[in-house]
Amino acid sequence: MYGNDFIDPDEPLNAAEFGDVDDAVAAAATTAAQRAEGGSSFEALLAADQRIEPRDEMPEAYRKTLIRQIAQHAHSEIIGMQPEGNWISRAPSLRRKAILMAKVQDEAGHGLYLYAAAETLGVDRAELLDLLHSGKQKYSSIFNYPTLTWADNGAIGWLVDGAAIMNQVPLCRCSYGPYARAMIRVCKEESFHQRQGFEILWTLSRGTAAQKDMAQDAANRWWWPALMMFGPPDTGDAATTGGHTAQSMAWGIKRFSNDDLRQKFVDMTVPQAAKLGLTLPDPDLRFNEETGHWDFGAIDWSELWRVLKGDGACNAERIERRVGAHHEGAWVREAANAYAARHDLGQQQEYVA
Ligand code: FAQ
Repeated sequence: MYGNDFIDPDEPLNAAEFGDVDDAVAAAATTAAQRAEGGSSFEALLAADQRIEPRDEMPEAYRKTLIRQIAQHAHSEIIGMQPEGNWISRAPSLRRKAILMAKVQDEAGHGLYLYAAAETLGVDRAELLDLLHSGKQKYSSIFNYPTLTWADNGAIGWLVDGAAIMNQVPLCRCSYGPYARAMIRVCKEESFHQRQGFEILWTLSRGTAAQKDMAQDAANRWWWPALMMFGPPDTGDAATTGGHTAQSMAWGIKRFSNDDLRQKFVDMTVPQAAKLGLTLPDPDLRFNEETGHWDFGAIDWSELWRVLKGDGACNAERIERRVGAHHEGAWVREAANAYAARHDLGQQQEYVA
């Protein structure tokens, strides 16, 4: 299998491979069976660590938080198709092109699962897309960085998908059922994406000096933005005011803080960089024997806030392309709606007959 030939295939390479996703599936099945026993008020379900389902009563603020997070996540998946899509026509071989096309298609699929999950909360996906296109809803900061060389596709798979899985495996146990279930499949697919990125860099870092430099340059440019993907600091004295973590953890939407997930990601990724023979661009990275974790240098948070305000290298280009694709696809939506309406009418006539 592609991507399993560079290290021990039994060794986990990303967060989805530790069995946590399988545990989430098993736990969901058990708690669903217990649901009838503990009562089904919102508080009772949360207290029993059960899933909240679309027809359950839920506080308006819980519903709004989920719509915000799931929509932002869905938007990230479809905007996230652009940086790698940029390389489909320039992939260095047919094999690389086929893999990259499949990967970019997977991201579109993730967007669809997530828009469908958001719709169970009573919003329409057309409304969510309008909010994305008008800049009223966000997508992940990471997709405002450019893909300058082929190695960037490797760095996206290894670091961006790697960070995405670290954040998303706990979401398989999110308190909202439709989101948690969507995440199970997403994480399995992201696991493959992370391996393909690692394998691109593995190949380049064993190639010519120019290829190795290309891999190193990509790692240098993607490392810090990948750490920012987890969101602003939300623990200790550095915690950003006005963040959502405390409330989202109380509601079982988030299971870990941004800072905890960022640390787990650093701990997992530093040894992988060593295997690749790449240096991570942080002179302060060192293993702390006391804590058992890798200490890392200060993150420049002003960069995240600047990118979120629209001043990243590619913000304008990403939205312009997305809005353009939406307009160009209008005829497909119209045709699909016309077909569905005719199909519904046909069915109604059948029932009447
Ligand atoms: N970018 O209090 P928190 C992927 C905002 S999928 C933009 O920590 P929260 C797959 C945040 O919205 C990547 N905005 O907020 C792929 C809030 O602003 P608001 C996307 C960010 O929601 C790979 C404010 O800062 N993944 O990569 C970011 O509790 C390759 C305060 O932050 C998800 O969306 C950011 N990085 O936690 C596709 C996962 N960080 O709304 C293609 C689900 C923070 O108050 C190719 N989402 N903000 O105005 C989550 O887990 C959470 O929403 C967090 C943020 C952790 C992202």
